[in-house]
Parts: sequence; C-alpha cells; structure tokens
Amino acid sequence: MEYIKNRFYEKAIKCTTAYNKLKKEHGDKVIAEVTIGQVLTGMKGVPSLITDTSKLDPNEGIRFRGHSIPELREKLPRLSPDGEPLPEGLFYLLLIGEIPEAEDVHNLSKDWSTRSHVPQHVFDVIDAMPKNAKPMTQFTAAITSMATESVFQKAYRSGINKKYYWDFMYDDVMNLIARLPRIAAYIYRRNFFNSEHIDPDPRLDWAGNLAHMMGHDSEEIKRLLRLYMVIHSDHEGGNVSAHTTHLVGSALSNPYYAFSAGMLGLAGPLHGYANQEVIHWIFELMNELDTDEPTKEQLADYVKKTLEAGRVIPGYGHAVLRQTDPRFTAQMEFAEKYIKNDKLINTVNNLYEIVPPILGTVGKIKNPWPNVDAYSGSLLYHYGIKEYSFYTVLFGVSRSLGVLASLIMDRVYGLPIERPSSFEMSAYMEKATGKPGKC
Ligand code: CMX
Repeated sequence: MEYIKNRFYEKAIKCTTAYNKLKKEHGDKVIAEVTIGQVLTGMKGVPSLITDTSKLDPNEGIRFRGHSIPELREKLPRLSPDGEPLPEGLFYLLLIGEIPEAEDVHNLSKDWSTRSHVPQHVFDVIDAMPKNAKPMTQFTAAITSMATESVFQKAYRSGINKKYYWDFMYDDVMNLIARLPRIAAYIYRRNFFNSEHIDPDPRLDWAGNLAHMMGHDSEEIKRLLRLYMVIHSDHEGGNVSAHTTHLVGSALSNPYYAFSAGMLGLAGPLHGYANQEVIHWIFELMNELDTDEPTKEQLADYVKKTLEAGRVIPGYGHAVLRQTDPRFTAQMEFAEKYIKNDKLINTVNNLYEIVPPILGTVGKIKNPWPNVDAYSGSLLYHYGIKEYSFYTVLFGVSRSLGVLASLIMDRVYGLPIERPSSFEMSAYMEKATGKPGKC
C-alpha cells in the first residue's frame, strides 16, 4: 500500500517546511509564561508539544484532526449502514488529515492483515510469564520483545541519512499496529481460556479480527469494539501514554520501545487502568451492599465513604476536560440504542447522576464529570468480555493508532531529543519569594 505512505509524505513534508521556517524565523517569540503552580501540578497547560493528530478542548472534548466524535460517526467509512466507523479510517485521518474513501480503508485493512504475522518468540516471551502476571505486564513485554523486528533500528545501524528515518519508522509502526490485536487476543485466551487460541481471519477488519481472536464473534461485539477502538485512539499529546511514547521516541528509540514505554504509563490507575478500577469499584460496592441494584441513596453513601477513605472515584475527573467527556456520551448513546435493562449499566447511569454533585462539593476537584473509563467496562461486560483485568490492554491497542501516527510525524518534522529543565525545590522557593529557599 505504498500509495498511502506516499500520500502521507506529500502532506507531511509541507508541515516540515512550516516547522523549519517557524524555528528559524520565530524561535525567540514568547508564547506563554510558566507559573510556579504549573510546575507543582504536573505542567498542566504548559504549551510544549507539537501534536497534529488531535486537540482537546476543556469543554467540548476531543477533536480528531478537527472532527468531533459525533461527526466521525457520520463521516468515516463503515462496513454496514448501522455499523460503527472502522478504526482503519480513523488511523488514515490521524495520519493524513483527510477523511478517507471506503477504498482507502479497505486497502489499509488488507495492508495490516498482510503485516499481522507475530514472530513465535513473542508468544514464547508471553508464555514464559506466570499466568498471574497482569495482562498489561504481558502486553508490554511482548511489544518490547518484538523490537527484534525493527526495520528502523537496523537501518539506523547501517547508517541511513536522518531525512529517511520517517520511512523506516512508518513500516515499523504499520507492522506494530497490525500485530497488536493478535498479541492482545493471545494474552486474553492464555489467561482466561486455558490457552485455547484462535487463528486470525484474514477477511476481517482490524477490530473485527480482535473480537474474533478473543472468541467473541457476534456482530454486536465487533460493532462495539470498532467504536471502542476509534474513541480511545488519541487525546492530544500531553496525556501520559502519548507523551511517553513521544518522549522515548525522541531519543530515536524504535517504535516498539517507545510504544511499550507509553503502555507502561497507560497501565497506571490514574490513566488507562482506571477502566478496570471502575468495574472493580462497582463490584466492590455491590458486594458490600449485598445488591446488584443499589439505590441512588446507597450509591451516594458509598461515593462519600470512598472519598473519606482518601481514595479517588475511578472514571471521574480529568486533567484537561471540564465537562462530561464526549467519549463517555458516545458510549452512553450506544448503550441507550442497543442495550435494555442491564443492571451494571443502570448503576453506571445512576452514578452519572450521583457522583458529579458530590465531587463538586469537595472543592479541590477541578472536574467532577465522568471520563471515558466510567462507561467502557460496563459495555464490554454486557457483551461477555467480563475479564476486567484485561480492559487496559484493549485501551492500549486503540491508543496505538494516535500515538504511533504522531511518532511517524515526529520523525518527518525531525524533532530533536527532548530535554526540559529541572531545578531543586529550593530554587523554585527562591524564584517565588526572592529569598534563598531551603527544604
Ligand atoms: N475522585 C477523588 N478525588 C479526585 C478525583 C476523583 N475522581 N479527581 C481529582 N481528585 C482530586 C485529586 O486527587 C487531587 O487531590 P490532591 O490535591 O489531594 O492531590 C485534587 O482532586 C485536584 O485534582 P485535579 O486537578 O482535579 O485533577 P488532576 O489533573 O490532578 O487529576 C485525574 C486528573 C484524572 C488523575 C483525576 O481526576 C483522577 O484521579 N480521577 C480518577 C481516576 C481516573 O478516572 N483516571 C482516568 C482518566 C482518563 C484516562 O486517562 O483514561
């Protein structure tokens, strides 16, 4: 599918020209000031990254190359009129910046299918781990072990000119994305289905094949996974998984290393592990209250009890968003359309009523509204993917689309190694007060 690569390069190289001009002619321009508060609270709002694939508005939520989620559900190609957009189309959009034709999406599906062979040693690495190793431990180890395949690493050693780095990165990225469903499904079947593995079906699309290899072959699950893979793919550049992939990639580490590092970040409970935590916390409360249909009063009491214990309410809050996450809304609409009377989903809906007013009264919480993780697990659970310790792997498969499209772009720009400054705490005290600091 060389034409997709060529089309990407034709568009991307124009941005490189703009980047070089900006650097040369406007490098000294001041665009923002950094406050002590920003340094002390995770660099929130400090403009310091270039990410073209998506932009997050605090109130409106994510836009992928300028398109909102509802727009994409209309515009991106799908397999049937009542289906969800294919993630292949979203990847094309993230990479090239244009809504693809159905034929482009079909060709990308075929390309990934051709590239999807996972070398045996990757399965051996997974099989060498104890079965109680967390799915994300197995996932990241498998990705790292696949770096043996890196064409970029070999090309670098052979001394290629830096202007061709992106070309080899592109092939690594396409190979890696193509293989992730097989790796994820292998871990799933190993952990929960006694290692009874299912071969890929080359006729299926990327997300459909993932569902198939996991052993969930209904059209309903395939439709859900297509939506899931689209909405979890990208959230601009500063979130932990995207930023880490980009940072590690800035050292010219190959895409397998860079993405594996990003996935280790995704595995944290304040990021992608929250999708497991949501389900775990709801089952914990159902168990403690001895009911699978807790009342709103019971939910409110439990939320307060969780806060009093110094814990977070998983699935709520966000570092950037200040409204309900449109990824949450897309999933809620999906549930309203296709699912009737599911006790877990009813509880998730009730929590949407109960949690924000309570979090709003805490004072320090900047965003009391739900994020993507508040809904995703309940949908997967409904369709029979009940093994929630696996949910972050699904998030990770999807996140590859955004962060790896950006990684290729990083190399087209020729972005340098990243190296912000750090100071001792005493130096910040001195900058703030004008007097020598001590701690
Ligand atoms: N429950 C309880 N306390 C919360 C909270 C929540 N859902 N959200 C924020 N807070 C607390 C913070 O822990 C922080 O407390 P301290 O000052 O004591 O440290 C305070 O409120 C201020 O935090 P904030 O500025 O509003 O939020 P941050 O940018 O620091 O953190 C996030 C954002 C998502 C980590 C946080 O809201 C959180 O922990 N949420 C629950 C976990 C979660 O759902 N994560 C998934 C996010 C989406 C994703 O990446 O997948």
